[in-house]
Amino acid sequence: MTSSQTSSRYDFKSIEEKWQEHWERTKINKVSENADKEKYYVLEMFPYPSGRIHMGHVRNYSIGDVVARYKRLRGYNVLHPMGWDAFGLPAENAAQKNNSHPAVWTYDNIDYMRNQLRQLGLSYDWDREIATCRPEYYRWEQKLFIEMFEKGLAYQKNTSVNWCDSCQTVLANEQVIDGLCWRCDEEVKPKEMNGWFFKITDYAEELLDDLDKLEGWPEKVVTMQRNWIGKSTGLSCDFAVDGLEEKISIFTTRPDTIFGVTFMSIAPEHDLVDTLISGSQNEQEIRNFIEDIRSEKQQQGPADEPVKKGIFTGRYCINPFNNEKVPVYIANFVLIGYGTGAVMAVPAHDERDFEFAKKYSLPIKPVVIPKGESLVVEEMENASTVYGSLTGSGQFDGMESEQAKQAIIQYAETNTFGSAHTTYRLRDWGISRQRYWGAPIPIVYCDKCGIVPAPLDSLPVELPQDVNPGDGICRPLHQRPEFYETTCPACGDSARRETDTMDTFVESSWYYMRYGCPRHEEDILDKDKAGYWLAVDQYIGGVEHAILHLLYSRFFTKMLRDLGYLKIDEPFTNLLTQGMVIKDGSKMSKSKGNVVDPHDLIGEYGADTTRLFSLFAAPPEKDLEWNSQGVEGCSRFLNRVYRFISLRPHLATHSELPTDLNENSRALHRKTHQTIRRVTENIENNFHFNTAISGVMELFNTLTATTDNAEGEPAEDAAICEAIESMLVLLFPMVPHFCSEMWHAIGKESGIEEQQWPNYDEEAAKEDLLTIVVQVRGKVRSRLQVPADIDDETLKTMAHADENVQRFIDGEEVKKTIVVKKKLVNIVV
Ligand code: ANZ
Ligand code: ZN
Repeated sequence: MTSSQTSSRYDFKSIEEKWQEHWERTKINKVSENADKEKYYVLEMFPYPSGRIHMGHVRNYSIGDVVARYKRLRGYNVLHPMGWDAFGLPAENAAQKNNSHPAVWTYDNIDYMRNQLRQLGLSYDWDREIATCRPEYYRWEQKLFIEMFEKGLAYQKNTSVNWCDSCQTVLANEQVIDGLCWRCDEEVKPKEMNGWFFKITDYAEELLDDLDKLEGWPEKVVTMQRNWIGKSTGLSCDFAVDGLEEKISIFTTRPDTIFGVTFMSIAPEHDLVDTLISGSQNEQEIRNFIEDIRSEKQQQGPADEPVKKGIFTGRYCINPFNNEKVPVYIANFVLIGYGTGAVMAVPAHDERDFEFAKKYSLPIKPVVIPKGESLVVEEMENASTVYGSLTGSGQFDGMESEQAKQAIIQYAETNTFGSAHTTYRLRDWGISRQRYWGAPIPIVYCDKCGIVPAPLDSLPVELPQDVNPGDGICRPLHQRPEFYETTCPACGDSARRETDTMDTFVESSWYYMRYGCPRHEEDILDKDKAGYWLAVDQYIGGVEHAILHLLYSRFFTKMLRDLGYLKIDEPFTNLLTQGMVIKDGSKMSKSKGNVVDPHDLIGEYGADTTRLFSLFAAPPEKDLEWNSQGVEGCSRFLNRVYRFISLRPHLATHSELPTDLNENSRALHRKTHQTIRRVTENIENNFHFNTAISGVMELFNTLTATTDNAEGEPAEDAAICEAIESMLVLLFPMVPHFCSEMWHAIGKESGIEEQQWPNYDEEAAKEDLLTIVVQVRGKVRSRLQVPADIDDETLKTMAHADENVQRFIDGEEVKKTIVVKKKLVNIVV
């Protein structure tokens, strides 16, 4: 960079610092509940305090900040808060690595990142800041847990977890690498443990139904939620086990295929496995097989599709519809957690069963024949999964699938071996984590009294901070007798505290509620204050949270409503899922080594240019491809505006815009109003700030052209002034420091944030009308009045539709239509 270029750059550093200090000193973004003003709550997903902010944060928060500032100019009472999703495993790992304490690491990061957000000029009400690791926050989460426990919405059950014996800890799936512990390389074993669950399944139906209310959500997110909840309706039905007093229950969504059952598949973890195989000739072989499947499962990610395999149990069960005996297999693709953990296998009509039957030479029996087809077993290469009419199905023969389903369910109900049944893919939410850095679960175990909640006045059950930073280990709570040894709140005898902490998704399920009353000391929520602000009008964040975080938040909202804290059904009225920031074709990430640090950008170009680039480079829902020329371009634009305004300080004061404008000033006046319309529509309709910004850039070009051609008339000055003022207000939400400074530079006394968003004048925005001549066979047949900016296609259509023209082309074949810009249309017939 040459020195002349440097000197022509405006001094963003001192300007940005000056305005940041000003905003902080005047607490300009602080809000309180005001019944006379319409509220608007805009929220960006709060960050995990990992150390430094990255470009994804910059993008997310810039989008949110434009919305917040725009809505303020529109006169709303805007809540725009920020906080920290501050519990979680990385803090423990980092502490171990650095011989420090998770709390120290976390709070240091928060301080650093808060400062970075301030440097970006984001308009948060910092007085409402929340860090979820603070006892003032999780204390209320603990109270909520106890209320849930009392309502049966938090309960304990046994589950199988990944256990590392040498680390004495439970591991998350992603911490098990090829069946070994990621830290010590010891073999990981499944272990049955008691864990706490939230009964989200109680709300499955409402969570599904209310998806229809979410008109302000992207369709794809609604679909993902719908699939995650996964409602299926069908038949549950009992198959008796031959020779035993036992029954295997199955769930099927295709009762119409029940006469095509040729075997039964059950999950390796199924309750009946032991009973079925004990005493069988190859019992040991079967047990080995089950062990193999278990360890294979552990090495697979949840998304891996295993090669199908199974083993015959030696037992048969009986299809209650035709009394046929079919063999019972243990199969690796049957999930214990879904339906009943057993599947009636219909290889002719189910893909998985087909593959399995082929592999183990089991019979295939088609019973549902698609319209106009015939199914010959020997020729089938796949299962036939579509509906059709029934055959080989006794009294149901000839029925169509839909009708047959109903009739078959009816028959099962009449004969009491089955009934209509609905299942959900959604499971209850397991929230126990055997970790240190999380919110303690406020429960005490007493030998006499059983499970006793901690008394409300003893909350918070505080996380002990007594670890010695020098010893390099962060012991989980179950290794700290000074934490878990306690007395029973009911009987006073010695008792033991729960040593698990809560999943960090619990904190993020309700933080947006707490922002409404962050310092409330009496209860989980101040109903009036939270009630005033909620629901969140606009929520903005990454699509990676499209399922769990949003679903849990919806669940918490409904639950808190039922507990009497809230009056709303849904937490987020509108949702914007922003795309990723990518560079050289892949997501910016440390592991890829393609990270651009916002810190460097802010240092080199300033916060405003950084913000402008992140808004300009792509519409929010699309991925943003990093490109350094784009940053340069944004910087150049702001510098041009800066120089333009610096040269014309007198422009601030102008007389009213006169009615008779000369050509030059009318063009600018028109462009100003067209730009206001365009920017307003872009923001209101779909937050397409990129096109809004290019609109303002066009306006600036017209502005410079107008001043170049100016003839010194007062009307021109007035139009120029109108353009500059509008331009600054339109840009203010995106580049707030810059516009605040320029607003003063043109001589304004009050702050730009006291302005109203400009209204556009429909009349002024209209293009001038032109008269276009229409010729047919070279003869003038009509004249059209059209806007000067009309495009050729519209003009042709108008010409063809004109009454006078119609008389001459009616019945003729139009060969060609030629448009001569701004002059004429020639129709050749
Ligand atoms: C017989 C059948 C015949 C089936 C057919 C399908 C097609 P959705 O729709 O996703 O709910 N199933 C039931 N429990 C299962 C489990 N624990 N693990 C794996 N698969 C299981 O799926 C329901 C279908 O998935 C059920 O209907 C069952 O297979 C299978 F032509 O029963 B079906
Ligand atoms: Zn007791």
